[in-house]
Amino acid sequence: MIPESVARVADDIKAMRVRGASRIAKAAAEALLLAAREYRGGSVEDFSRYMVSVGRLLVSTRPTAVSLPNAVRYVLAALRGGFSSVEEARAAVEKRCEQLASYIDRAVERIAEIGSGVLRSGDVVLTHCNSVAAVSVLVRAQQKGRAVRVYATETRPKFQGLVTYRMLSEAGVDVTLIPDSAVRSVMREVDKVIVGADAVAANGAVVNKIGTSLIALAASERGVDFYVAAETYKFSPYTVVGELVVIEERSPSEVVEESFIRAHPRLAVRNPSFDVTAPEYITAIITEVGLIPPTAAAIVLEEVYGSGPVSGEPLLWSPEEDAAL
Ligand code: RI2
Repeated sequence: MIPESVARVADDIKAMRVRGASRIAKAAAEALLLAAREYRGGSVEDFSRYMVSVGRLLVSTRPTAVSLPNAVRYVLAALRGGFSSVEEARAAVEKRCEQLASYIDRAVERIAEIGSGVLRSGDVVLTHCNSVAAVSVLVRAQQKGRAVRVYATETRPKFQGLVTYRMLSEAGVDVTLIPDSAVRSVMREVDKVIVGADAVAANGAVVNKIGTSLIALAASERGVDFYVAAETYKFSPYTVVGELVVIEERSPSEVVEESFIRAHPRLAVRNPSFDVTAPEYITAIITEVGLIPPTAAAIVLEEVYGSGPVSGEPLLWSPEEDAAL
């Protein structure tokens, strides 16, 4: 039985009350920690099976941000040690949850430091949606006395740009909100684009909030540098073996009012949440391990994930699968 507190976190991720690739990864780690702490009784095998079912529930909430399965896999890998009691297994899970949360904080901190190095005082920077990693770069530049001026897209249909506006203005950054459709018009004033990522594929393609690839086109047209701020846990080991990143399609009710949908029963609406920007449009990816060209994504994947999923490791480990190996 999955505890109610854990199911609530899963629901928050699904409904986007918790959103943003790194926040989702952190929330998943917190949910796994909660689940481990709330487990009562049973054998080590039962505990492992229970934790895997919690992991599966979390991974099923949103399909695109690869930080989610990467976080769950990282935590559940703790269960591969041989344990003599549930207490021992629980402690191993707790340790990994804490390690992951602290890694996420340190990675964002490094990205802020490395990314702020590409900005010059007075730069006009355009950003899209709300990315903690991208915002951290902009705020760090400001703190270092290299004040930039930012255009933040409102980001329909969920308006995450308003969150970006709030975060930047609270940090004292000069930020102007624009409708998504104004991107090409303002691009003539823009020196650099910095966005976040939900997934980075082995070929260096970046999956990010819908509209990102149009921004990349507009930037390319004017020769504007296009940077992506992405921690290595957003790199998708599954793409190494040819898996495609699933693009989440969300409810039409995020695009138009329910009443409009009811009044127009034949209305067709598409609401893809993400799109893919090809590596040719990306100047560099700002990661916690350095500023890398998108073509180096496969090297990062090899270094971070080794031969894990590449050699056919299941997406989500389960005790049964382990026994079958
Ligand atoms: P950080 C968000 O997705 C945006 O696409 C953003 O660029 C990306 O996650 C990364 O965000 P959504 O959850 O991890 O709003 O940098 O659909 O915060």
